Amino acid sequence: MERTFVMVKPDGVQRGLVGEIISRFEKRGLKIVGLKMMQVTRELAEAHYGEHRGKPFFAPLVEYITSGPVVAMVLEGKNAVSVVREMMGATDPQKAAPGTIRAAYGLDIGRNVIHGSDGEESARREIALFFGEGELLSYRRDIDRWLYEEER
Ligand code: 3AN
Repeated sequence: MERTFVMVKPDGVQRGLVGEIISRFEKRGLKIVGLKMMQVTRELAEAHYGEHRGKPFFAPLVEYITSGPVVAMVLEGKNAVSVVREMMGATDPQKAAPGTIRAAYGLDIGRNVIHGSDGEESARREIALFFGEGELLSYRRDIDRWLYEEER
């Protein structure tokens, strides 16, 4: 089973979308193994978005992500990274496919509501940045045998 890092960004929190967004992932069958509300510090923001340092949108991006509380989570499931990426839609909500989270709730690339890791390696890196070992739980769900054919 794969794990991925997901964050409801400050705009999502302010607009009251946390419940609806988490609900989409839960209904899909993804398992929440870590969940917390937090304020992202400038240091954490710059580490998280390190690959974008030097780009014109880097400073506003750090401003945005530190502008209010976020809800950070780790989701687990079969191909969780790509499943979440598909559910989020394109980075620019204007280009996101209908039915995706960004298409449903966003209009502006600089206020795109949600973050999700873009690969297994970034998932590992981002989970370690945002969560301590003791904050992630491993547990069984009785419904997993109704979600996965190979579960018994
Ligand atoms: P994604 O969040 O879809 O993985 P990335 O990693 O390319 O997208 O970009 C990280 C964040 O930087 C995006 N979520 C968005 O908020 C912001 N961003 C990316 N590209 C742009 C851009 N061209 N203009 C403004 N903001 C951008």
